[in-house]
Amino acid sequence: MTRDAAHLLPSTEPVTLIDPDGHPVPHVGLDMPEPQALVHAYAALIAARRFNDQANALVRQGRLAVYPSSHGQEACQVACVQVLGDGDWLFPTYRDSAAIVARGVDPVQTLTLLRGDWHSGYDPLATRVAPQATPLATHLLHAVGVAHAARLRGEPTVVMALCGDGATSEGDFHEALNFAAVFRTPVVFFIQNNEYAISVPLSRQTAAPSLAHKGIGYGVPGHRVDGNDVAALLRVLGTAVERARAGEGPQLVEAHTYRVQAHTNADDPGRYRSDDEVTPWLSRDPIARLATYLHDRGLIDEAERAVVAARAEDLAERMRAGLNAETVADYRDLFTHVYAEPTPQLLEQQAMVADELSREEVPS
Ligand SMILES: Cc1ncc(C[n+]2csc(CCOP(=O)(O)OP(=O)(O)O)c2C)c(N)n1
Repeated sequence: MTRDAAHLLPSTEPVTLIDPDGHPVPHVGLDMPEPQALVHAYAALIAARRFNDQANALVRQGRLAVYPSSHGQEACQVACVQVLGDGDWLFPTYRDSAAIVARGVDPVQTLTLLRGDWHSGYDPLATRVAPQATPLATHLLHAVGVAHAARLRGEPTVVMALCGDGATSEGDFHEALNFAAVFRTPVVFFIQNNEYAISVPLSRQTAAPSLAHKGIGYGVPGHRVDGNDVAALLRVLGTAVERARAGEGPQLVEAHTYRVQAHTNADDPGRYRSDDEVTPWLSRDPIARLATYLHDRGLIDEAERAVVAARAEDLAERMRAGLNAETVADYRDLFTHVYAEPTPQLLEQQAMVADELSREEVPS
């Protein structure tokens, strides 16, 4: 049996609706999102950038163990949440904290994992946000499972499953796509292709024409979008969600973006890429182009911008207050809920931590 594959192929170029200078780009079949949606996205982008900046500062102050920043990728973070309904699910990775906050989760609860205090600081069932996955692509299978279960129950749930370019080389990515396609599960696989998996550039990651092309082998339609253009993202991701909800099966969306900052604070990007490569991306900033577009059309004025900025400052203040407060964490809790019965390895690790803590200097 062979099937016609043409409808699965992504566009040759990523879809753009607002160019880097803030000018609209007509696109056959995709309208500009409503002004209200763009103004909403603007506020969310400003909040996401402020969140990234504050989280970076908290790492430098020793208040956060690590922070994988999504600076430069905020349009992806905001749009993938804005296209979801309350009953839908988000499956994020370690780099997607700003998306979780855009979903309405408390910023301090969002950072609990990265502070090292707990597996997830928020309630996944109440928020419909899965715990952030640090192992690459494992959560894509969980996302497919949740979507499959919802479909069996007759619920109209769509699952948005996020991953990076590097994660597409993992076996779990391929298993997730295959199962989702065969069982027509309502999942949108959203790849934020930021060009690097730590130090590995995309050219060493895949020989495919694009990551969106990877869907074709499984029967999953692929879509390519400018990852720094929130308007295009809202439309492309929005359409993907609609199709998945309408029973058309899983969709694969690849956003072309760039990781402007280091992988995490433990990384030195100067060892594998040059400033000459980074600089052009700064002029493709997702916030600047939307701000220009909105300003040119009189859709947002100075007073509204000031309100948005003040709200973002509020968010940063809440982050500082929450993360500067000392928590009382019992290290044993980290081991308790991993398995119903702890494995010998876990017990060994727990004993190691206990030993280390017992030898810590106590201030006199
Ligand atoms: C299964 C697995 N293998 C290796 C790692 C180590 N690791 C952490 S982040 C990373 C790179 C991931 O790159 P990408 O998927 O492109 O996401 P990005 O960090 O760029 O958002 C690797 C290899 C891991 N977390 N999980």
